[in-house]
Amino acid sequence: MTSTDWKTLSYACAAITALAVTQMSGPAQAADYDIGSIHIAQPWARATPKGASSGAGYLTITNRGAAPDRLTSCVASDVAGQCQIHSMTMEGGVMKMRPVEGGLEIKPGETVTLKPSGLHVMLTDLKKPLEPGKTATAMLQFEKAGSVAVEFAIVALGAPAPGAATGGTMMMEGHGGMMQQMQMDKH
Ligand SMILES: [Cu+2]
Repeated sequence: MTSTDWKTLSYACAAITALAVTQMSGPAQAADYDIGSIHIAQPWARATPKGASSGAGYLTITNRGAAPDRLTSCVASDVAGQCQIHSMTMEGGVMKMRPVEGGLEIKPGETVTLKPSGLHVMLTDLKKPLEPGKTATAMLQFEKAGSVAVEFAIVALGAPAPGAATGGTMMMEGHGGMMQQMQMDKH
């Protein structure tokens, strides 16, 4: 290999790296939030077709504190008239969703993931469709940690959930962090 070849190769690498960074910081990348002991990661929502009256938001909630907390309610935003915390269960072969009674408990050290076919933030009475690349805001209210306005990054209909491809790695990182936290608490 000549020195020219090496140069070409390194340029190519630099281009690939730049591309990866651009994709990672794209519009679908949502912000994380910290309120009290509660950490909220990757809020996202799926785009809705024209005329749809409701949509759903998803996110991951971790309780980094020593006491249990509850996601008691949510308040609708710029795009929706109402907001509720819903669970989804299979009943007699039919998926049914209903408001979570008494709020969603997040135990100390626990991570609760709201995801498709499971727990979700239900946005109803949509004022306009949820559009890919835009955001929808909802105010989440925790019993102890208080309220936080969360922006859900809207991804296209049929697009995979953000972080789905790296979900395994992310979960392992979360577990490692939690174990460190638990060890620290012992001291
Ligand atoms: Cu729902």
